[in-house]
Amino acid sequence: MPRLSAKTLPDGLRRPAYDRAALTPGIVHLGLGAFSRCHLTEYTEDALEHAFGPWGIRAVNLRPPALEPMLGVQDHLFIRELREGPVRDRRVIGAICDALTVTDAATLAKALSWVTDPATRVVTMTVTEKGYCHIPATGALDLTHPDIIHDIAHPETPRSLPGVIVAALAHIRAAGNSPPAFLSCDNVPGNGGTLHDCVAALAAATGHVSPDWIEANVAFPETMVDRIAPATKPADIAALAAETGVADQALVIGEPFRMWVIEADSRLWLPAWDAAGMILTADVPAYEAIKMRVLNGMQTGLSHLAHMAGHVTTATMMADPVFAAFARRTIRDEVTPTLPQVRGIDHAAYLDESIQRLTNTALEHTTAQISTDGSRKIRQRLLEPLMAANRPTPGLEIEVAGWIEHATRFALTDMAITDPIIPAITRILTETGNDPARTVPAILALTEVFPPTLTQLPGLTGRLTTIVQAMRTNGPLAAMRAHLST
Ligand code: CS2
Repeated sequence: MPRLSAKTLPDGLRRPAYDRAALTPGIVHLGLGAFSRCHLTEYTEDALEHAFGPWGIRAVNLRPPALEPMLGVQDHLFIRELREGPVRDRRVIGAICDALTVTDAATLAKALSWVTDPATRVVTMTVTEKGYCHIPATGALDLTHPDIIHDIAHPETPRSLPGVIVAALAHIRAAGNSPPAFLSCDNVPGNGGTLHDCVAALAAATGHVSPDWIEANVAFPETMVDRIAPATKPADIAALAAETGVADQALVIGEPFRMWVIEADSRLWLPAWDAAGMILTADVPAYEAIKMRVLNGMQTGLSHLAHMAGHVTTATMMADPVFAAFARRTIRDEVTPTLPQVRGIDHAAYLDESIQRLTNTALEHTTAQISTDGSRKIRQRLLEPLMAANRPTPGLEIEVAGWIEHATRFALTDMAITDPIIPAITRILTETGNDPARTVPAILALTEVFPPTLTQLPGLTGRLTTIVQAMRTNGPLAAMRAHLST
């Protein structure tokens, strides 16, 4: 089966409507996964079609998977397919012009040369929550993280995302060039500020470039990104290949909905993403809170429970009336009162739309994928609305207890889920013997995940312990049903 490439593009597909041969790079993207292929790459494609300019994307993976065998052999072309019901909207994306995976000193040097190239105006990144090497409960750089320890000792050959940025900034400063903007596109709370703080803390620890220079010269805008784009499955690639006669190893599948909000900053020089609907505003935190507490809140709050209850995808989870009713009630009664107002967003309509999105049966977004790295997701998605609620939060407490019970189960058995918190949970289980009366308080004492303002809420530890005990005996559905019957 031939691979997708400029020569083998199947007929009948929407293709780049600009001259790809004239495309020159202006963006470096770090961490090219399904989400960024379906989101910022598509926005860039739209921008290039609207106002062609020097905005080709050079994609860098600091970790596997390797991009060269996936995209390099395809002339960096891939198909993005949007699915809803029976609709399949396919489009060939041409905005990526080069790709590289960092595996050794030579590839690292090349990646750094791309970031420091004066032609690079924006460095975007999707490296997942854990890629920032921050302490999730506080946002501060985790100086005990193995990659950070390495990068402090070897700042010229960094392994971490903050380390790569510090090394690049040191080169840019030495060359007297102006730095690009660094645009975090991950679901990290206050992603721009968190990135800035991690980079500045590492710069201070290495002495490689001064945090004051960074503060004065480098933009780290806040962003809110949104589109559901599950990891592509081999079966998706095989089905498309059977239909078109070409294999696209970089195929990405997503939902039609998309949204992108970026903090306005006079230093930014961006492609015409606004022509594709990107919003520039000073109010990113409000958009972020709404998205993370409602859409992401439901995904994370329900996925641990659903994964334990045997629901493989969010669509089957939402087809279960208990999950659907529990989701709506928790957001409506407990989370919505904590949401900021944003012009143009009606909270009730946003909830309806978010439930609709999670119900998309064509997507197959797995509860296992959402449950992965849950310890890096729950602060912004569950704990912050719980702390902001100022009222009883029985639904959110079931969701937090769901995370605790799920974390203990996956530490004890192989559930094909990864999370940096597993070693700490395993240690606790060894010490407490997996008795919720002792395990739950010990897990809540993990300050890297749970801020003290949360654990000091009156009665919370006792209530979470009771829910975990009940869940262990009767399962997650019983806990949700019991709440719904009140
Ligand atoms: C998901 C997100 O895996 C996850 O953590 O919750 O990737 C989610 O689908 C996106 O944030 C939607 O914009």
